Amino acid sequence: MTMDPELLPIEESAQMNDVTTMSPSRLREGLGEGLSSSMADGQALPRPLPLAGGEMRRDWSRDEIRALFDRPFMDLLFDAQAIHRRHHAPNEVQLSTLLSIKTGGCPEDCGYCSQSAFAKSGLKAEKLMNVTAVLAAAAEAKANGSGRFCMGAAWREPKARDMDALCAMVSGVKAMGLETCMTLGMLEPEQADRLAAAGLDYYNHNLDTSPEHYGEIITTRTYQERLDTLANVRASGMAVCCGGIVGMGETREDRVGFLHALATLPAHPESVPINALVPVRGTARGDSMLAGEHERIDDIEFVRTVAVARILMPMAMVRLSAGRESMSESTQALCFLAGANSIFTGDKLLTTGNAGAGADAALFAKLGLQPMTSEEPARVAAE
Ligand code: SAM
Ligand code: DTB
Ligand code: SF4
Repeated sequence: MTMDPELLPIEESAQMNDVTTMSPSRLREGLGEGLSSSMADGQALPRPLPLAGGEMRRDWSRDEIRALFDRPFMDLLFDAQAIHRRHHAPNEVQLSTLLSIKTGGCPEDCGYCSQSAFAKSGLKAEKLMNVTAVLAAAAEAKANGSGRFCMGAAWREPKARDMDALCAMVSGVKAMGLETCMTLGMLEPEQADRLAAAGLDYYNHNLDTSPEHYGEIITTRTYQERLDTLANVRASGMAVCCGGIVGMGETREDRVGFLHALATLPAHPESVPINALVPVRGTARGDSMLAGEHERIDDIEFVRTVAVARILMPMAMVRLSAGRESMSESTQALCFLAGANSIFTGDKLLTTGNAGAGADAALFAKLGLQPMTSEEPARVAAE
């Protein structure tokens, strides 16, 4: 008897649809699932597509995630791409622009960050930018084709005196027809509510690494405090952007633990940035990488991390974030194949370099990629 997977207990349902146990012929059918003739032409898809039962799980075990990482690379990529195509337009990549609205002098001790007051990166601390200057930068980002504008501040948390200006930035950027995102450190419930009311679509706050590796990287803010901020953001109705960094000298098991922490949150983040450490001289992690105490993340391992993120969180936008500047075109192409569908454009991230619009346009042309015009599935499903 064939049972509707939606009616099965989650474990059995997962098995029926688990791409890791599917026969190749079922996988091939899966690849075609949801394909319309317009999709074949690279057009936008109606969304959300029906979920294959069992894909949207929040009960992943570390053993299962470890087993995904251990799979033959071709099988892992094939399955990640199959899942990707069920929920996302395969040839569209979302473009976001970052702006550092408050640079440097941060009281936190994140070991990777140029903006920490503990780092000797030589970065000059600046005040919060004024609203007019932020809106001018947003207008330029829009003219350059960005759909989302992300504003970042080097703070432990925003102060009460900054909230009016932050809300004015959000509503001004939103009025330009851009999606809005901010990353300002920890948020109290009332702050999250105010930003949401001003029109903030996304809040970025990363878990960064596994719970057990976290203490090696940051001591001034706990994992639990990060989870609390994520809960406050979620409760305010904003979409959650939450990911982390690889290539900080962590083990494969830490990458398993990091993705496990994300995929077992009360709801999957709508956006998952995967950053590769940009080694900044004067930071603890940058210096240890530059001194050869740990290697830069292996390209294939980075692609595996993206693929596992896509399989665990099918509807999320998986963002290929920091570190793209030093990635080959082929590695970036593999990341897109593995399910990454969002990047930061422009020649600067917050304080470090980025691939730049020219390089991105050339890569998109070579790969036949288009800037994203379709809606994000997790956002649509949430509304
Ligand atoms: N101050 C805010 C906070 O940390 O909550 C927001 C800004 S912070 C720069 C945002 C994220 O950028 C960090 O959580 C980290 O994942 C990433 N990041 C910072 N420096 C990086 C580096 N050198 N290489 C790669 N990613 C980095
Ligand atoms: C995220 O996870 N990556 C972006 C965004 N969130 C704000 C920031 C990357 C910063 C890279 C280091 C820098 O430019 O300072
Ligand atoms: Fe501050 Fe954010 Fe950098 Fe940590 S990552 S030092 S909180 S700006």
